[in-house]
Amino acid sequence: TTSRKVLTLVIIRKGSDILLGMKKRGFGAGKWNGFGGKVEPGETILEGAKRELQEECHLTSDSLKEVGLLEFEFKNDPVLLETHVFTSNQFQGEPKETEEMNPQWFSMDNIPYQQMWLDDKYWLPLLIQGEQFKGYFLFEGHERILNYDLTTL
Ligand code: 6U4
Ligand code: NA
Ligand code: NA
Repeated sequence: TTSRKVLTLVIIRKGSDILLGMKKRGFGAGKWNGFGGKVEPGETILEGAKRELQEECHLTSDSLKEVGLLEFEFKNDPVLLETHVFTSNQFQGEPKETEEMNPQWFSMDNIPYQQMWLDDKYWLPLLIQGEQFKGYFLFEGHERILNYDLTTL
């Protein structure tokens, strides 16, 4: 690894549903995912998470809780993606489609793992169970995991 990018990922819950967005462009386009992106200079990681949630689906939340830390590496790529995962079941507003994401509620027992990043099926159930976790995933391309490590805290 020669550099790190700090990213956020926000999973909003409401009762037995979780909110995902279909990424319409850029990194991970065509996949359902939480909301998030790069933390910008001068903002905290939490501020970055709140900003991306607002920018990508027009929700605000003052009670995001950091529950996971995931590191993603891609074979032959020196950049490590340090992704801070937040969740909340308290938010304001209605999810709205934006240029980046098309939001949709999914029942927790019907999560579209086959159209998500491959790591999600390992750690999202932990989040849903209220656990905190830390993980590392090494990808080759976007559709194969070479190895991973995931622990609950
Ligand atoms: P710009 O450059 O502004 O369009 P920005 O929204 O800042 O992009 P983006 O969308 O590239 O950043 O951020 C990537 C998003 O994808 C973050 O929310 C983290 C998330 N992500 C990256 N790798 C992931 C993976 N393996 N599994 C996962 N989410 C991942 O569930
Ligand atoms: Na983003
Ligand atoms: Na961004």
